[in-house]
Amino acid sequence: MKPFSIGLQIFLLLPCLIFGRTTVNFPNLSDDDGLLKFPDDLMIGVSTSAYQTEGAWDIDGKSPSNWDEYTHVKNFTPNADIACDSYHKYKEDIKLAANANFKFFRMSLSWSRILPTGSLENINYDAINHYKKVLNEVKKQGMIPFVTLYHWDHPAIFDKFGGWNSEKMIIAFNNYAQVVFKNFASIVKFWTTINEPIAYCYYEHGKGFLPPGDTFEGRGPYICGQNMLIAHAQVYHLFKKKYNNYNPNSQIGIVNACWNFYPANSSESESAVIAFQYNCGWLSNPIFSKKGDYPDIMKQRIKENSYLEGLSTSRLPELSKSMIKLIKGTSDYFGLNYYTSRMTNNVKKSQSEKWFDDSGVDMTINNEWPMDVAAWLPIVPEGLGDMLRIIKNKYKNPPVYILENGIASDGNRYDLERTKYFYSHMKEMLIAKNRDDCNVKAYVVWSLLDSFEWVARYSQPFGIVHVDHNSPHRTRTPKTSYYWLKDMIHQRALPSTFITPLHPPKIIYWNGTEI
Ligand code: GBH
Repeated sequence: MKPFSIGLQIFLLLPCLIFGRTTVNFPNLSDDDGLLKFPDDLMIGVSTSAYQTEGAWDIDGKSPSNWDEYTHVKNFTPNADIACDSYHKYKEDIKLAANANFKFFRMSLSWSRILPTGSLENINYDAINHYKKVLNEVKKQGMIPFVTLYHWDHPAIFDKFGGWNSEKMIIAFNNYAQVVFKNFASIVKFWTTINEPIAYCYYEHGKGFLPPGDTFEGRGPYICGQNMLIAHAQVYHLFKKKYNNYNPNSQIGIVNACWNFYPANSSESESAVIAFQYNCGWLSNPIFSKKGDYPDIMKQRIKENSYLEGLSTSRLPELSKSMIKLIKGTSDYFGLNYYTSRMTNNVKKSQSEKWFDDSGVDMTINNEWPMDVAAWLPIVPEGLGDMLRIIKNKYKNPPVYILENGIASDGNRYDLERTKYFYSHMKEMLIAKNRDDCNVKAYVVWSLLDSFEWVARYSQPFGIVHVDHNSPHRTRTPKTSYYWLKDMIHQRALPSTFITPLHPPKIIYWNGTEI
């Protein structure tokens, strides 16, 4: 029996709140109805993360991160010791992004570079200087840097005390954030504290798929989620109190991965609503809902399941009144990573494994949905539009930054599938914004480069730029989707139907200057 195999569910889970659950039938669109124009307040950007691209794993004072240690112990071949070598090739990357007309450049910082021992006594100024150069280069190339403090890599030493399963991590994160803000808050005005806490907690502490590789099923993901939530909230308040004025109109928030859910059976809609709460709602409710706290359904069902297992307390830790207060409202925007959706079914209440999945909801993939090469990623563009409408209705129409959206497609430079994916998702996003008044402020593509895809290594290339991982130069070559996005951003509108781009793309080899 797996008391917490819901993890998969949780993660795979998603939403559909009462209001937004129904699929909307779109009217016939034409170019001139304005729905497919990019309004002036919408920024289009591109995203990367430190561990997935930087390499230089032991250079200039960096200590091993949790991921370095894990990939070395597990003998990952290939690993991310060099990755895309962006530590050295950052100017090329930034120029590539700028030349595609992106306005936002999302990146994360390597904690183990900046605080190699995890302690404030050893600030690594080589790392600080490196990131100053990177951030200034982003601005010099006309883009706005959008910085994630934590995209899953931390000094390996923290795993000795249990990583995010320990409250010590909250203090460690505060220390790290303080150093980062002190040094970069005058350069950067858009911040994210933690990328996809639930994905990390589920895969790390639920399944042991990620470093340090220990499973702590049952309670682990919930404890990890709570520690991250509190760490996030404290860092939000730290920023507002001490660093908000370093830059006018600074913003700081968190980013959650939300998938959309559709009931498999037309006779009920509850399963999709519950799925939303276990996935998107789990850490969004405490921040964005009026009442704060975890969703009631999670509190009820996890407690009930814990008792069934003979435990005397719920595996979901409680948030005290003061914690609820501390956490509520701690995000200046709703950070959303959207990739995919699932169908949902209620599972009959029994002592069966599925019910013990904590949610009582099962998930499947609709076999009419086209599949990506990544097996977890059926392509469901309407899920993005529906999710935006749910967020609008459920959380009082907060500004939404879509901070990741993309597919792995294949390694081909003529990446028609990826280009179509962007078209269909951007179309949904524009309709949600222009027709339904969803307050979307940014759409950020995942990802600039074919990078290290965590446990999938390099087998799932998400880049709009191909990286030759067999070459010591890690040669970059823009794909068809890169040129397509460049054109769309320039035109600031999508055509009413997808126009297949010409094959092959203009450039075969990017040498860092010409494009
Ligand atoms: C994003 O997470 C990450 O933020 C980003 O770093 C990553 O590159 C991107 O996804 C693309 O993968 O193979 O069945 O074990 C999205 C959430 C969590 C989805 C891990 C895939 C592995 C599923 N991801 N999950 S499986």
